[in-house]
Formats: sequence, structure tokens, C-alpha cells
Amino acid sequence: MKNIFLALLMVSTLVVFAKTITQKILVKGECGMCKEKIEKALDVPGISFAEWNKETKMLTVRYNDSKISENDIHMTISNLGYATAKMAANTASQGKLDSCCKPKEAVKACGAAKAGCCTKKK
Ligand SMILES: [Cu+2]
Repeated sequence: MKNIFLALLMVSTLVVFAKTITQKILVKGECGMCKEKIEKALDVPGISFAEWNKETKMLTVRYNDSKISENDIHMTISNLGYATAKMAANTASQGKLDSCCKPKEAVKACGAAKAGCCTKKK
């Protein structure tokens, strides 16, 4: 009887540890294409929901932490070419992004002297 109780206790402990987590993560994307890419990349086993909001730049992700870790999620996004609140973007992947998807900070850095994208400033 005592063994059954112990077994039950262990099973319930496992269930508690393998929990579904819903989290909001800042992902520095820019447009609707970014949204598609980010959400598609997170369509993997262990993640049951992923939605990125273009206006707030917040990704809402629901995942099973026994299958995927928060770090894996940051890594996936970084490898895609986007920075998160916790991880810098993979530079090689970021370089391959379409110009509309690259961080706007990089555009600002070209300075007021140059024409083109920089003259669009409000
Ligand atoms: Cu984009």
C-alpha cells in the first residue's frame, strides 16, 4: 500500500514538473513577413501556440517545458535573424533578412547626411 502511494506521488510530481508555460517574449521583428517567419519557425513539437504582435513586438508562446526550454525558443528566434529581449540575433541570419525585416535601428545609424531611407524620418 505504501509503495502504491509512493508511485502515485512520483507520477503526480512528474506531471507538475512537465508543465505548460505561457510566456510573452519581446522579439525585434518589423513587419508582417517577420510575423509569418517567426510563427512558422515556432511551429515545432513542444510548442502549442505562438503569435507575434507587430505593434507591440511581443510574442506570446505556449510550450511544454519538458519538450522545449525557454532558451531553445530564444535560440530558434536568434537563428532566424531576430533579436529577443534575452538574446542577440544571429548576425549571418540577420544579414540575409529582407530589408524591411532588418532592425530599423540599423537604418537610423546611417546618419542624416545620406539620402534615401534616412530622409523618411518623421
Ligand atoms: Cu519583416
